[in-house]
Amino acid sequence: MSAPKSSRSQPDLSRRHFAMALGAALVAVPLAACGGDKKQPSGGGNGGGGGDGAITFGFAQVGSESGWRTANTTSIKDAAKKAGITLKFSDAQQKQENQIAAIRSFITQKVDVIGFSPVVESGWDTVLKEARDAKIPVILTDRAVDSADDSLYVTFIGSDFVEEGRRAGKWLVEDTKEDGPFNVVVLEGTTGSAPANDRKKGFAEIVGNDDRFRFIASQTGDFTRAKGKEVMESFLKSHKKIDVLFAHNDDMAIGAIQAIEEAGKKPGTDIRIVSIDGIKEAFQAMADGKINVVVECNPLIGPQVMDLVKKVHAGDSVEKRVEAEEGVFTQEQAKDELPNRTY
Ligand code: GZL
Repeated sequence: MSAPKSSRSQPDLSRRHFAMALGAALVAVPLAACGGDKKQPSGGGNGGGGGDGAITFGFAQVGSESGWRTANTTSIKDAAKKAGITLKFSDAQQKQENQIAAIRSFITQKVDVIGFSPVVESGWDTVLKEARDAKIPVILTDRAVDSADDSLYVTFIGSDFVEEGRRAGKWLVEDTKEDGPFNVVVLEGTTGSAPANDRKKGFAEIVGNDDRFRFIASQTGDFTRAKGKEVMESFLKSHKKIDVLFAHNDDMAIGAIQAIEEAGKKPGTDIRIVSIDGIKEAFQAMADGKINVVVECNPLIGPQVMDLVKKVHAGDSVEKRVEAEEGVFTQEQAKDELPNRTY
């Protein structure tokens, strides 16, 4: 698929396809980290009771909070089936305690490999040490942890959220030819989560250096449509002049659109909307002129996750960090790109 043609002097558009670009650190991970010998199958699992010799993979998902998450879950489940991997799946309903309980259950069931997308960055060392003691290797997907001990997990596969924030900021700085000042409100993702922390950081790196922009309000919408609408309603009530909304994901942006229209304003015109993810509904909103730009964050990592599960279980070395290539899409590209969107 050719890289999207941009109609503006956009930030350098990387090709939109989900080839696995090797991340910054290409570190072969000796199996010792997984507690197994070089060529012995890693992990303490005995196939997790599957009994048929298939690899058993325990996966603790964040929840089902957004269109992105739904697509990510579908990708994981479909890929496990295709790969002949027995998947034990849990939905933590965005609660860390549920994810920790699920990981402990996977340890008790002696699965071969554990994977999870940490709902927040902190608080994982204890349970990850329990997995290491049980000689079960752990793969981080989508979101990272802030543990100082990176031997607690074998690899991370996902996106560079700081770069996603920078791309959102670069579009805004380049799109606003006027002098300003521009009042900016932010709908943040889940408090303490890697995407919320890092998208905020990347956006501020770019927009914070341009004194035309004033951050007048920033609050979590927890990545959900309902909360995004509720918080945007409060922003509109407290601030007469809002020029820009930066939403950390499309679902909150779509919720905010409802609030903006109910307040009698035109989303995408009265208030520029910059969003991240790239779900189909966001492309439709761009085609309708209600969202101005979407920075892609690709959820379809299932096949790559299963490749990693097989490699880790076989005792092969894997990259410590594997990142996705993603693009930036503007209104001009939305109509053409819509048919290509699968989630
Ligand atoms: C990003 C992912 C975020 C999405 C949200 O990789 O963790 O969580 O941006 C989702 O839509 O809820």
